[in-house]
Amino acid sequence: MSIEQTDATAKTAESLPQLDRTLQASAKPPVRIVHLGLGAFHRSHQAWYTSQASDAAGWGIAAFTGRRPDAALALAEQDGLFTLVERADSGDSFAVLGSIVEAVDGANVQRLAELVSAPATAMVTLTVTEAAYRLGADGQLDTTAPDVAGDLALLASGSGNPSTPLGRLVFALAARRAAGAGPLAVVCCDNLANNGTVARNAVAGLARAWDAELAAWVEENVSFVSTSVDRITPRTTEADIAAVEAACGYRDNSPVVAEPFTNWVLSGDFPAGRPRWEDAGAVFVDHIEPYENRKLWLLNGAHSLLAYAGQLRGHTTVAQALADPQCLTAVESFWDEAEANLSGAAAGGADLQIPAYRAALLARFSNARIAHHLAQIAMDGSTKLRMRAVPVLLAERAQGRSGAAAALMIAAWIDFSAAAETFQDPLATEVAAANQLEGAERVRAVLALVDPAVAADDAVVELVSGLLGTFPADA
Ligand code: CS2
Repeated sequence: MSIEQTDATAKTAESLPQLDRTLQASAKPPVRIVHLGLGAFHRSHQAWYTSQASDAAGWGIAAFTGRRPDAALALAEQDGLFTLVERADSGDSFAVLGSIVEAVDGANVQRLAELVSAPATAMVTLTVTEAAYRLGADGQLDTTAPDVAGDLALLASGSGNPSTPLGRLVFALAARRAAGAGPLAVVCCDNLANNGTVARNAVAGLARAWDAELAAWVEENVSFVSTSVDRITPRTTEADIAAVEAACGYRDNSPVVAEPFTNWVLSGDFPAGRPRWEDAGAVFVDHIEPYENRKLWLLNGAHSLLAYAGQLRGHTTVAQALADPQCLTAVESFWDEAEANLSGAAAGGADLQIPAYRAALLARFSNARIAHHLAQIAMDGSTKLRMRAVPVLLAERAQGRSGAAAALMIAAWIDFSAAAETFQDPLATEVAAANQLEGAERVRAVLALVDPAVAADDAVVELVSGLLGTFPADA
């Protein structure tokens, strides 16, 4: 149901009703989807697609938070209902979504196991962040990562609840196996190349290290679906809450603001069924790689470049950074390199329409009404650059070209890592230690944290070293 902005009613905050439960006209859909990673993006994307499917009445989502319970608490108070604010250049439109029927604190692992082991549950969807999969440079689970090792010890002893999202999922899958509830799909919605395989390696790696029989069951019963997801969704602010109040005349403590554009490409099997997401424009393909690369390189790559270059130049949001000619030129050069590796054989027969995609990105990034903060994008760079910069750099060099624009993204990240007041990264301590070194030795040590093979190449170390300091702050 959508509510037009022009219906705004002027009421004082005290007299405002809470988000009206009667807006949920029909009965709640039954839980058939369990989601890990209840955040703004899940709500603007998978929850929106599910709410738009023609069979939405049969598909409810139970969504679990990650580290903190806050998002679940706020949403549970509204019975799972929330307002999606679609923020276009020309104005806002508002809709109340009802596809999330249960919002749960991620620490409630017993409830997770109960829901995952229910025969009606057809899939588990994931938005747990790129860094949460804990895969090493070899693409396999890093069982020495302290939180992974901690979860494995807990699982083995049977004496406590796992604390990582993947540890919790494996615990819940063991419950499904014990219940004989049959096959299901795990649908990865994180911004990773081959994200279905990444999820498989993480889940199977944990299962193998815990219980060989569970690992065999996972192999036979869990279908790992790869997806490429897209919708720019900044963090919700107090101003957004006030905007909903002013336009809709009710108090929603958990609205989500997103751009009008949205895209979802999926590849894989759903052994226990799925909603008709195609009704909302989702696309099902046999080979997802070209679509993944287009999105990860062109959109996410440009985002990371703007996050580091833009902040070094004193900007706060994507739109501000893009309006800076130095940043725009860096983005266009990186896009040229990426585009050269997205056409021909790399497209695998897919019609990627790169010029139109690039033009659309410029328009999306320039939407100044969406305050997409560079600081939010800058987080977890060591993991993100592996997907966003390194593949383009390697592909360019394999063809005898320099890859300077991709290298510039890495150089800007290195400069940012040394200059930033807050540097949030799974390898923050290691990056800080490497930054104590000097010259080429320093660059090699930081690069090794992103990709050891890249760090071993003297020519790349020299290239990146020469690009440091490209984005000094304007005086
Ligand atoms: C961004 C993404 O924070 C980031 O790393 O690049 O969250 C981006 O906004 C989404 O992938 C857009 O679909």
